[in-house]
Formats: sequence, C-alpha cells, structure tokens
Amino acid sequence: EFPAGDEAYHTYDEVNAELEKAATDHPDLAAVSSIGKSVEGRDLNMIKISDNAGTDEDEPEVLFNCNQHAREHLTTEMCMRVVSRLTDGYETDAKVKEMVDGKEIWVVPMVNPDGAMYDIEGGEYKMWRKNRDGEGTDLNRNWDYKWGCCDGSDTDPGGETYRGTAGFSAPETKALSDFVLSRNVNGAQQIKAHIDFHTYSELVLWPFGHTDETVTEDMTQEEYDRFETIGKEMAGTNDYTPMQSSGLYITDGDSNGWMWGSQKILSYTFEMYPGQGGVDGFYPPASVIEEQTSRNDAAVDILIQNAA
Ligand code: 0X9
Ligand code: CA
Ligand code: CA
Ligand code: ZN
Repeated sequence: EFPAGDEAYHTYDEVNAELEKAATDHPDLAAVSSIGKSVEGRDLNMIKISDNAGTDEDEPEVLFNCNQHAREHLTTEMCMRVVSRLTDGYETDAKVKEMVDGKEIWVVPMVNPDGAMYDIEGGEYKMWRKNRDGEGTDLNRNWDYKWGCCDGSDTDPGGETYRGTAGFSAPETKALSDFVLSRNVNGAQQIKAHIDFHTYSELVLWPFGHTDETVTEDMTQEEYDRFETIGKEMAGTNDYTPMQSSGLYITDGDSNGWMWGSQKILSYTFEMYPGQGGVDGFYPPASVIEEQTSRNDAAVDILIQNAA
C-alpha cells in the first residue's frame, strides 16, 4: 500500500479493478486482456479502447505503456488518465469520440507490477527501479534492439541499469514486445505510434538513445525530422524539453529503440514531473496527480492524431 497521504495512487489491484470497471461501464468501447505474466506471476493487464472494441477493425493502432520502472508511480496514473478520459469522455467530448472511433488504442498501465508493489511494501518507498528477478533487471535496458551495444547499460546484476542475460530475458519486456509483434498483420505493423511514460525531468525524448548520431542505418534524415517535429509539437503543449534521447545520456536496449528500429513505430519517451532538480523526485505527493497527468492530455492527442 502507498504511504499515508499518497493513497490516491493506484495499487496493482486498484488498476485492475478500474480497468474492469471501464470495460463494464463501456462494453462497446473497452476490452481488458492480459499480455502475459510478470516474474512473480502477476498478469500484465492491458485495455483496448476503440469503437467496437471487441472487433479488430482496420484502424491505425496506438500504444501507451507506463511503469517500466517500479518507482515511477506517477506514470501509472498517466495511463489511468488516458483510460478514463477516452472512455468516460467519449459521450461528451467530440474530439475524444473522433480519436476513439478512428483508432484502436492499447494501454498497459503497469509493465512492472512486481517492482511497483515491492516499492511500496509496508507503506514505505524503497527507491526500487528494476523488476524482481534476482537482483532485478532494468526493463528499459532489456529490449532486443542494439541490446548492450554501446556502454549504455550495466552487465553487473547489482547495477541499477542491469540489462539482463539477453534481449527480452525479462518476461515483462518479452510479453510487451510479443504483443507488439502480434499486431503485425500480414506483414504490416498495425501500431503506428507509442509513448513509454517515465519520470522524471519533464522531457519529450525520441530515438535513438544508443548513439548521438541522428541518422543511422535504421533512421533516415526525413524520419528523424518527423520525430523532431512531432516531438517539439507535443513539448509545446506540456512545456517539457524536447530532445533526442541520447542527448540526455546514452542507453542501449531501451523501448523506443526497438519500437522504431525493429517495428518502425513512432515511439517517444515522456519523462514526467518534476523537472530536473525538482524536489519531489520519484515521489511527488498525490496532490499533483491531476495537474501533472492532465498536463499531457494535448500531447497524447497529438500522438494519437499522428498515428497513420
Ligand atoms: O534511463 C531511462 O531508462 C530513462 N530515464 S529514467 O530516469 N526514467 O530511468 C530514459 C531513457 C531514454 N533513453 C535515453 N536517454 N537514451
Ligand atoms: Ca474500432
Ligand atoms: Ca486493427
Ligand atoms: Zn524510467
């Protein structure tokens, strides 16, 4: 459970209950499923939001995931806001209706539920980042694109950025990537755009993270320019700082690299509140949830609208 005062944050059970409620309240708009299990056997639950949610329609698909990193609890709230806004807002907000009718939107609110629940065990925050396999694998160094290529991850299992024994050695990244691969229908990846939410520093980041080069064998100048243009447009709405992710620091095996490098998905990382040097760090009080998640509404809409 969350420490006193932070009860408004969702636990794993509360996330699941709310996903189920969204599907019950809006049976035509929302459907819940599991993409696999965590190390400790928790279901990795996902919700699909679209008109005729039970049918695979020929509409561009969009993916949002949160909480790859255990302690980044504000991101889970971000995914839950996407869910509530796109379902509860459907009848009243014409723009929401248009997005939901025209797209198939997948949301995975907790990619690392074991780590997140460990982080709040006993009602005390533990500054935990990784999953709960042994000393823990950093899920955002475990994606199988340029895995371990570039000095952007730890080989030591005790390290905070331990990359695991191989790309997708962690069941959590394996499940999410297998889901994405399953959306490749007749050779065409259906998912066109993606945001991986993290905290913190108030940044909009785009690939690649393993190199300072903008153009690589898997990124043309034109493609890079599109990332930059849309990234800056989104950052203009939430007042985050936009940049190529390697501008922050070099990583290898992060989610954006695989999403673009392997699947050509327009894939961003958002680093949410607080800004760099912000005193709240990974544990902002629950009182900021509404303000700091709604802050990304317009950027989320831009991402959805650019999925084509
Ligand atoms: O290090 C990460 O995985 C992300 N930051 S966090 O503080 N949430 O851990 C940033 C990953 C983005 N990729 C690069 N900076 N290359
Ligand atoms: Ca639909
Ligand atoms: Ca489809
Ligand atoms: Zn993170």
